[in-house]
Amino acid sequence: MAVGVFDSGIGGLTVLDALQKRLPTTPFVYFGDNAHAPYGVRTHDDIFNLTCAAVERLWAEGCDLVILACNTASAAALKRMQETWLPPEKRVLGVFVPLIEALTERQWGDNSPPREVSVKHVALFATPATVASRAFQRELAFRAIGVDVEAQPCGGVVDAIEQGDEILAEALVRSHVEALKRRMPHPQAAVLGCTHYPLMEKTFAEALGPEVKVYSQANLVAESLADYLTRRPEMLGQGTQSKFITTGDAASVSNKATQFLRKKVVFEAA
Ligand code: DGN
Repeated sequence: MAVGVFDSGIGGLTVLDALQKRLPTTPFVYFGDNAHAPYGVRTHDDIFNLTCAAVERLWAEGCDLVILACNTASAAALKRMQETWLPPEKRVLGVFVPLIEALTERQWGDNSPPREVSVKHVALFATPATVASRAFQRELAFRAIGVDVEAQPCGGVVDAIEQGDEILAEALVRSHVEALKRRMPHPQAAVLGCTHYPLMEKTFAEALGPEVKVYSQANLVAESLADYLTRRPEMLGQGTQSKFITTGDAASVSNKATQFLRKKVVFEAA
Protein backbone atom coordinates (compact mmCIF):
# COMPACT_ATOMS: atom_id res chain seq x y z
CA MET A 1 0.00 0.00 0.00
CA ALA A 2 1.27 3.45 -0.90
CA VAL A 3 0.21 6.87 0.34
CA GLY A 4 -1.51 8.97 -2.33
CA VAL A 5 -0.57 12.60 -2.88
CA PHE A 6 -2.89 14.67 -5.02
CA ASP A 7 -2.40 18.06 -6.63
CA SER A 8 -3.98 19.94 -9.49
CA GLY A 9 -0.59 19.97 -11.19
CA ILE A 10 3.09 19.84 -10.31
CA GLY A 11 3.06 22.25 -7.34
CA GLY A 12 2.32 19.46 -4.86
CA LEU A 13 5.77 18.06 -5.63
CA THR A 14 7.06 20.53 -3.00
CA VAL A 15 4.92 18.65 -0.45
CA LEU A 16 5.87 15.22 -1.84
CA ASP A 17 9.56 16.13 -1.65
CA ALA A 18 9.23 16.99 2.05
CA LEU A 19 7.21 13.80 2.66
CA GLN A 20 9.85 11.64 0.98
CA LYS A 21 12.60 13.24 3.06
CA ARG A 22 10.66 12.72 6.29
CA LEU A 23 9.41 9.19 5.42
CA PRO A 24 12.13 7.74 3.17
CA THR A 25 10.87 4.13 3.21
CA THR A 26 7.23 4.98 2.46
CA PRO A 27 6.12 4.59 -1.18
CA PHE A 28 3.95 7.39 -2.56
CA VAL A 29 1.77 7.68 -5.64
CA TYR A 30 1.60 11.27 -6.86
CA PHE A 31 -1.36 12.27 -9.03
CA GLY A 32 -1.17 15.57 -10.92
CA ASP A 33 -4.39 16.65 -12.64
CA ASN A 34 -2.48 18.72 -15.18
CA ALA A 35 -5.18 18.38 -17.83
CA HIS A 36 -7.50 20.46 -15.62
CA ALA A 37 -5.00 22.78 -13.88
CA PRO A 38 -5.03 25.42 -12.60
CA TYR A 39 -7.83 24.83 -10.09
CA GLY A 40 -7.43 28.26 -8.50
CA VAL A 41 -9.87 29.93 -10.89
CA ARG A 42 -12.50 27.10 -11.08
CA THR A 43 -15.87 26.90 -9.33
CA HIS A 44 -16.15 24.94 -6.08
CA ASP A 45 -18.39 22.31 -7.72
CA ASP A 46 -15.86 21.80 -10.45
CA ILE A 47 -13.00 21.48 -7.95
CA PHE A 48 -15.06 19.01 -5.86
CA ASN A 49 -15.82 16.77 -8.86
CA LEU A 50 -12.26 16.81 -10.18
CA THR A 51 -10.80 16.12 -6.73
CA CYS A 52 -13.16 13.16 -6.14
CA ALA A 53 -12.20 11.68 -9.52
CA ALA A 54 -8.50 12.04 -8.67
CA VAL A 55 -8.93 10.44 -5.25
CA GLU A 56 -10.80 7.50 -6.84
CA ARG A 57 -7.89 7.05 -9.24
CA LEU A 58 -5.51 6.94 -6.26
CA TRP A 59 -7.71 4.33 -4.57
CA ALA A 60 -7.29 2.23 -7.72
CA GLU A 61 -3.53 2.46 -7.05
CA GLY A 62 -4.14 0.99 -3.59
CA CYS A 63 -3.84 4.27 -1.67
CA ASP A 64 -6.34 4.14 1.22
CA LEU A 65 -4.80 7.32 2.61
CA VAL A 66 -4.64 10.35 0.32
CA ILE A 67 -3.09 13.73 1.09
CA LEU A 68 -4.65 16.65 -0.77
CA ALA A 69 -1.42 18.59 -1.27
CA CYS A 70 -3.38 21.17 -3.24
CA ASN A 71 -4.57 24.08 -1.07
CA THR A 72 -7.30 24.98 -3.51
CA ALA A 73 -8.75 21.43 -3.33
CA SER A 74 -8.27 21.28 0.46
CA ALA A 75 -10.10 24.58 0.77
CA ALA A 76 -12.88 24.04 -1.74
CA ALA A 77 -13.55 20.27 -1.60
CA LEU A 78 -12.19 18.50 1.48
CA LYS A 79 -14.93 19.31 3.98
CA ARG A 80 -17.68 18.35 1.51
CA MET A 81 -15.83 15.12 0.64
CA GLN A 82 -15.49 14.16 4.29
CA GLU A 83 -19.11 14.99 5.06
CA THR A 84 -20.89 13.59 2.01
CA TRP A 85 -18.72 11.31 -0.05
CA LEU A 86 -15.87 9.52 1.68
CA PRO A 87 -16.40 5.87 2.73
CA PRO A 88 -15.40 5.23 6.37
CA GLU A 89 -12.44 2.97 5.53
CA LYS A 90 -10.70 5.66 3.46
CA ARG A 91 -8.86 8.73 4.71
CA VAL A 92 -8.30 12.01 2.92
CA LEU A 93 -6.24 14.68 4.69
CA GLY A 94 -5.66 18.27 3.65
CA VAL A 95 -2.86 20.78 4.08
CA PHE A 96 -4.50 23.48 6.21
CA VAL A 97 -4.78 21.72 9.55
CA PRO A 98 -1.02 21.06 10.05
CA LEU A 99 -0.33 24.68 9.20
CA ILE A 100 -2.96 26.01 11.59
CA GLU A 101 -1.80 23.67 14.35
CA ALA A 102 1.70 25.11 13.98
CA LEU A 103 0.39 28.67 13.90
CA THR A 104 -1.71 28.15 17.03
CA GLU A 105 0.97 26.06 18.79
CA ARG A 106 -1.24 23.00 19.12
CA GLN A 107 -0.32 19.34 19.17
CA TRP A 108 -1.63 17.11 16.38
CA GLY A 109 -5.34 16.38 16.81
CA ASP A 110 -5.78 18.68 19.83
CA ASN A 111 -9.51 19.38 19.54
CA SER A 112 -9.91 21.41 22.71
CA PRO A 113 -11.99 24.60 22.44
CA PRO A 114 -10.56 27.67 20.68
CA ARG A 115 -8.28 29.82 22.82
CA GLU A 116 -6.22 33.01 22.71
CA VAL A 117 -2.90 32.59 20.88
CA SER A 118 0.15 34.82 20.69
CA VAL A 119 -0.20 35.56 16.96
CA LYS A 120 -2.94 38.16 16.44
CA HIS A 121 -2.40 39.43 12.88
CA VAL A 122 -2.00 36.87 10.12
CA ALA A 123 -1.47 37.47 6.41
CA LEU A 124 -2.70 34.69 4.12
CA PHE A 125 -1.40 34.43 0.54
CA ALA A 126 -3.24 31.94 -1.67
CA THR A 127 -5.05 31.41 -4.98
CA PRO A 128 -8.33 33.28 -5.61
CA ALA A 129 -10.38 30.07 -5.02
CA THR A 130 -8.67 29.33 -1.71
CA VAL A 131 -9.18 32.91 -0.52
CA ALA A 132 -12.85 32.87 -1.63
CA SER A 133 -13.51 29.61 0.25
CA ARG A 134 -12.53 31.16 3.63
CA ALA A 135 -11.53 27.60 4.64
CA PHE A 136 -8.41 28.85 6.37
CA GLN A 137 -10.38 31.26 8.57
CA ARG A 138 -12.95 28.51 9.30
CA GLU A 139 -10.31 26.01 10.43
CA LEU A 140 -8.51 28.69 12.43
CA ALA A 141 -11.72 29.67 14.25
CA PHE A 142 -12.02 26.07 15.56
CA ARG A 143 -8.69 26.52 17.33
CA ALA A 144 -8.07 30.19 18.10
CA ILE A 145 -9.94 33.33 19.07
CA GLY A 146 -9.10 36.95 18.43
CA VAL A 147 -6.93 36.40 15.35
CA ASP A 148 -7.29 38.90 12.54
CA VAL A 149 -6.67 37.30 9.10
CA GLU A 150 -6.10 39.41 6.00
CA ALA A 151 -6.15 37.32 2.83
CA GLN A 152 -4.52 38.25 -0.45
CA PRO A 153 -5.57 36.41 -3.64
CA CYS A 154 -2.31 36.12 -5.55
CA GLY A 155 -3.49 36.03 -9.16
CA GLY A 156 -0.84 35.17 -11.74
CA VAL A 157 1.84 33.77 -9.43
CA VAL A 158 1.18 30.07 -10.13
CA ASP A 159 1.24 30.61 -13.90
CA ALA A 160 4.44 32.68 -13.75
CA ILE A 161 6.19 29.97 -11.68
CA GLU A 162 5.00 27.22 -14.01
CA GLN A 163 6.21 29.16 -17.03
CA GLY A 164 9.60 29.52 -15.32
CA ASP A 165 9.29 33.32 -15.48
CA GLU A 166 11.10 34.16 -12.25
CA ILE A 167 11.17 37.90 -12.90
CA LEU A 168 7.41 38.08 -13.35
CA ALA A 169 6.79 35.77 -10.37
CA GLU A 170 8.96 37.97 -8.14
CA ALA A 171 7.30 41.18 -9.31
CA LEU A 172 3.84 39.69 -8.71
CA VAL A 173 4.76 38.44 -5.23
CA ARG A 174 6.11 41.89 -4.28
CA SER A 175 2.99 43.62 -5.56
CA HIS A 176 0.67 41.17 -3.72
CA VAL A 177 2.64 41.72 -0.49
CA GLU A 178 2.38 45.50 -0.95
CA ALA A 179 -1.37 45.24 -1.59
CA LEU A 180 -1.82 43.22 1.58
CA LYS A 181 0.33 45.58 3.64
CA ARG A 182 -1.89 48.47 2.65
CA ARG A 183 -4.73 46.67 4.47
CA MET A 184 -2.62 45.10 7.26
CA PRO A 185 0.59 47.11 7.72
CA HIS A 186 2.09 44.91 10.47
CA PRO A 187 1.26 41.20 10.15
CA GLN A 188 3.07 39.03 12.72
CA ALA A 189 2.85 35.88 10.62
CA ALA A 190 2.41 35.11 6.95
CA VAL A 191 0.96 31.87 5.65
CA LEU A 192 1.96 30.69 2.19
CA GLY A 193 -1.24 28.81 1.35
CA CYS A 194 -0.39 27.46 -2.08
CA THR A 195 1.78 24.56 -3.21
CA HIS A 196 3.87 26.79 -5.46
CA TYR A 197 4.77 29.52 -3.00
CA PRO A 198 7.55 27.65 -1.13
CA LEU A 199 9.57 28.25 -4.30
CA MET A 200 9.08 32.01 -3.77
CA GLU A 201 9.54 31.92 0.00
CA LYS A 202 12.66 34.11 -0.10
CA THR A 203 10.86 36.83 -2.07
CA PHE A 204 7.83 36.71 0.25
CA ALA A 205 10.13 36.92 3.29
CA GLU A 206 12.12 39.85 1.86
CA ALA A 207 9.01 41.77 0.86
CA LEU A 208 7.35 41.13 4.23
CA GLY A 209 10.40 42.09 6.31
CA PRO A 210 12.32 40.27 9.06
CA GLU A 211 9.71 40.82 11.77
CA VAL A 212 7.15 38.58 9.97
CA LYS A 213 7.34 34.83 10.55
CA VAL A 214 6.65 32.95 7.32
CA TYR A 215 4.81 29.59 7.52
CA SER A 216 5.37 27.38 4.52
CA GLN A 217 3.48 24.13 4.35
CA ALA A 218 5.61 21.32 2.98
CA ASN A 219 7.61 20.47 6.11
CA LEU A 220 4.67 21.01 8.43
CA VAL A 221 2.55 18.59 6.39
CA ALA A 222 5.35 16.00 6.34
CA GLU A 223 5.77 16.21 10.11
CA SER A 224 2.04 15.90 10.63
CA LEU A 225 1.74 12.86 8.34
CA ALA A 226 4.66 11.14 10.09
CA ASP A 227 2.87 11.73 13.36
CA TYR A 228 -0.43 10.42 11.93
CA LEU A 229 1.25 7.26 10.65
CA THR A 230 2.73 6.44 14.05
CA ARG A 231 -0.88 6.40 15.29
CA ARG A 232 -2.25 4.51 12.27
CA PRO A 233 0.63 2.19 11.25
CA GLU A 234 -1.72 0.03 9.15
CA MET A 235 -1.89 2.98 6.72
CA LEU A 236 1.90 2.96 6.36
CA GLY A 237 2.94 1.66 2.99
CA GLN A 238 6.04 -0.37 2.34
CA GLY A 239 7.96 -2.16 -0.34
CA THR A 240 7.32 -0.55 -3.68
CA GLN A 241 8.81 2.53 -5.34
CA SER A 242 7.05 5.84 -5.62
CA LYS A 243 5.13 6.51 -8.83
CA PHE A 244 3.97 9.69 -10.61
CA ILE A 245 0.84 9.84 -12.74
CA THR A 246 -0.76 12.70 -14.63
CA THR A 247 -3.89 13.43 -16.64
CA GLY A 248 -1.71 15.65 -18.85
CA ASP A 249 0.90 14.76 -21.44
CA ALA A 250 3.37 12.58 -19.50
CA ALA A 251 6.50 13.71 -21.38
CA SER A 252 5.87 17.43 -21.08
CA VAL A 253 4.70 17.17 -17.45
CA SER A 254 7.91 15.21 -16.66
CA ASN A 255 10.01 18.00 -18.21
CA LYS A 256 8.15 20.71 -16.41
CA ALA A 257 8.29 18.83 -13.09
CA THR A 258 12.02 18.16 -13.44
CA GLN A 259 12.61 21.87 -14.01
CA PHE A 260 10.27 22.86 -11.19
CA LEU A 261 11.80 20.58 -8.57
CA ARG A 262 15.34 20.76 -10.00
CA LYS A 263 15.58 16.96 -9.90
CA LYS A 264 14.49 14.24 -12.32
CA VAL A 265 10.82 13.25 -12.12
CA VAL A 266 9.20 10.82 -14.57
CA PHE A 267 5.41 10.81 -14.94
CA GLU A 268 3.21 8.13 -16.54
CA ALA A 269 -0.19 8.79 -18.13
CA ALA A 270 -3.06 8.26 -15.68
N1 DGN B 1 -1.98 23.51 -6.19
C1 DGN B 1 -2.74 24.73 -6.10
C2 DGN B 1 -2.82 25.22 -4.66
O1 DGN B 1 -2.06 24.77 -3.79
O2 DGN B 1 -3.64 26.07 -4.40
C3 DGN B 1 -2.12 25.81 -6.95
C4 DGN B 1 -2.27 25.57 -8.41
C5 DGN B 1 -3.69 25.80 -8.90
O3 DGN B 1 -4.36 24.89 -9.22
N2 DGN B 1 -4.11 27.02 -8.93
